[in-house]
Amino acid sequence: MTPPFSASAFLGKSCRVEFVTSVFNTSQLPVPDYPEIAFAGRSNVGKSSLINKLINRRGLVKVSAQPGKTQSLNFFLVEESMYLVDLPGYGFAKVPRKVKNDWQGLITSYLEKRENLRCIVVIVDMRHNAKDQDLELVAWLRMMELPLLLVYTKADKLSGNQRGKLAAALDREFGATRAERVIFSAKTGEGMEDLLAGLDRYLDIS
Ligand SMILES: Nc1nc2c(ncn2[C@@H]2O[C@H](COP(=O)(O)OP(=O)(O)OP(=O)(O)O)[C@@H](O)[C@H]2O)c(=O)[nH]1
Ligand SMILES: [Mg+2]
Repeated sequence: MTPPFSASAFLGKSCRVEFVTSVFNTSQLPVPDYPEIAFAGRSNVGKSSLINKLINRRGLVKVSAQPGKTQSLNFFLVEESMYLVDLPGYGFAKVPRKVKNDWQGLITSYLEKRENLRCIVVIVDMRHNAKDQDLELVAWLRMMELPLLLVYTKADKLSGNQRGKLAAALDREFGATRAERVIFSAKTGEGMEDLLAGLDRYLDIS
């Protein structure tokens, strides 16, 4: 049996992390022996940066100014207790359609079937409106009754006043309550406590 623990016991501070594997095909998925959190969002939104912040490492997860950097499901094992999964970004126009369809198929079947998946963190750049693919993903996760946490990231790029306005607009677009979303910055670490509290709601098994 998995011992009781919470996300905030390990994440957001120094923790032991190892890169486990890159998955291009569902047959390559690691054995689902630990609780798992997956991170989804458009290309270049800051998924990998957010994971690096959570595990307190600068470069373990590859970050790039060029969209489409993460092209496989990348599994990181934290404290031999939970998996964090960096998903490939969607909405990157330059990727050929064939590759795009393959990704979508892989991500969909992963999200549908992964039995140890506790939460899908959907990340959006809070400077912009929700895009169709964000809204579609959130609607689909709700339809599938999969646990979801929204993160509005890159908050450091906005003033306090803009933040409130833009967060309220995104809340309306997603139909999200304040409890369902977190305002975050991977640059400053702002919002980390809220993010950990959000994850704990899904991970606390004590
Ligand atoms: N100012 C600021 N920049 C950020 C933040 N998060 C990410 N970035 C920058 O945004 C760019 C993309 O970040 P990534 O973490 O690689 O984004 P990603 O979503 O993993 O991208 P793909 O793997 O291509 O889908 C990089 O230049 C990051 O430095 C943030 O909170 N604040
Ligand atoms: Mg990435």
